[in-house]
Amino acid sequence: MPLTLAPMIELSRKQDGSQDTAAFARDVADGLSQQQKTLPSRYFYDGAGSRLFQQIMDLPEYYLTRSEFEVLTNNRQTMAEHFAREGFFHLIDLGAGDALKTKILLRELARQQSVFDYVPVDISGDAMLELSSSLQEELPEVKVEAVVGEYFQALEWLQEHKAERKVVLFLGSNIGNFEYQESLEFLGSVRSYLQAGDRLLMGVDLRKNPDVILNAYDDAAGVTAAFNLNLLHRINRELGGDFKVEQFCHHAIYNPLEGVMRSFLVSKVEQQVQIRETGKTFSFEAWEAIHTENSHKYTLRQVEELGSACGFKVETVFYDSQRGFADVLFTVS
Ligand code: AVJ
Repeated sequence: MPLTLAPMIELSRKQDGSQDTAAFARDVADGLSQQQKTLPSRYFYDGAGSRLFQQIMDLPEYYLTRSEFEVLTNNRQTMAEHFAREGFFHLIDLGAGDALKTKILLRELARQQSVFDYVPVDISGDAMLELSSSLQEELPEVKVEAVVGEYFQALEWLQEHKAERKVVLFLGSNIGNFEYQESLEFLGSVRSYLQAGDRLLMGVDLRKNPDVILNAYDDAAGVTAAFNLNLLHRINRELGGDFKVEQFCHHAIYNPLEGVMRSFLVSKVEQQVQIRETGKTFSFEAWEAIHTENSHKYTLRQVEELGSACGFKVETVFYDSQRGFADVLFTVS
């Protein structure tokens, strides 16, 4: 019997994808025209990039996913009870991906017979299709409304449902990709669409041995390098770029003073790259870098401050056994 997909809305896309391409071309042109070249990390996640990120989550060095899996598994009952305390709620999952971790909570909520619906939001349309159909099969009692789009589209969704009860999930240390100022603005916006009784569960990677952090973003098998370099392949595929990808290498550094992991693509030679959709040619000097990603690592004090600056107060902090990762449950203050 053919699978019927759960209702799915695509807020961000024109039918022909031309709007996406134009925005991508503009962001790439802007980033590569800077004095210090940069590309936004949200463009990592095309089909190939999402598959590479799946592989990253299985790497021995990439502890983040396993740690959070442990936190959610060990605390699922308490978390689900907190969520469902005031009756019906929308469970909004920002950057849901394959939702392997969220499924721990979904199963528990279903077991407790909580009344809720599930709203995963992700920029990968492929991922949202797969998730909708896998949930249909695995948890047919859960009502799913997937949203394909960027975070600002998630904010629009929150705004449209302002009066209804909501629990927002922001797992996986996705917050870490923001600059501190951006994270304040983003959480502040989320907060403005919540009200008393609503909650935010946010996953944060905590400060730890810098070697452990560095290895997680520079694995021995080279999967993270491939993930980073896929951004150039994607520009070639979607924007008619002529990057010779083998002439770039992945480089990652961790600054323990700031608690920021930074990733780069470094040009090994002096070269020029033409990108048709931008109508431009970009010059690289030998060993010139493109900054592609930040991943912030937090102290608990910082997380509390971040929350309180945005109108949230900590209800409970759930740690993994190593205390290297935390899922922080906030209520609105
Ligand atoms: C999905 C943003 C949490 O920053 O750890 C993994 C992405 N980049 N390896 C992270 C990522 C390189 C990841 N987040």
